[in-house]
Amino acid sequence: MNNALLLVDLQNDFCFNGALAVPEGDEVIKVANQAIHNFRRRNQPIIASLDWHPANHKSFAVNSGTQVGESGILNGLPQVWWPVHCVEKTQGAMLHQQLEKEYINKLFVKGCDCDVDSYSAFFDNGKQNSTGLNEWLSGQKIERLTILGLATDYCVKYTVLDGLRLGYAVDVVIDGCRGVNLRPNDSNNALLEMQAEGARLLKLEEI
Ligand code: VGL
Ligand code: ZN
Repeated sequence: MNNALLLVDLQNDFCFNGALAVPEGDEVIKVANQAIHNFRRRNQPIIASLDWHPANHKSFAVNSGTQVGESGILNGLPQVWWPVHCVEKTQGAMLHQQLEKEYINKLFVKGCDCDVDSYSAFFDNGKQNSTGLNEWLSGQKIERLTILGLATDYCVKYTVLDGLRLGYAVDVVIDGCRGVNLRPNDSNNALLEMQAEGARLLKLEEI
């Protein structure tokens, strides 16, 4: 079965000292590099998503007159407000320095429309626009996705759930994921939800 590795948002702003630093976010980089080597050895594609916002993005609390961490509605959709992060072309939006990015075959950006957030690497949160990821995977005849990255409870979760709904078999590399955990159990609950929808939860050594 054709299998692609999908690295979700391994960007500086989600790592140590970043604008939206995920606790232990840096820990996943070495897991990602090991997974990259496994997929290279098998000649399977390695792809990555980038959270890529314009500076006036409305998911940023400062642009919506809200407080960071508050939740509400943006354009009819549930929204959590975030600090300014992953502004297109800035250092915070770059892939982590230790990530072996030269082996990434294809990048997909998301969150480029200032009016709608985009957690999933496939579609924006309103499911109105595609990032092109599904089309690209179909073109490559990919049937299984192996997914890791940041953050477990947002972009990893929504990417995994969309992948399953689109008909891919999905493996989540749990030691390659870390979450924001605005509420203490968000990441664990997210993993259980992914599993309930059909994802396999695996450790790096099992992929
Ligand atoms: C993410 C919050 C806001 C993520 C992106 O990559 O999980 N979370 N933007
Ligand atoms: Zn974002």
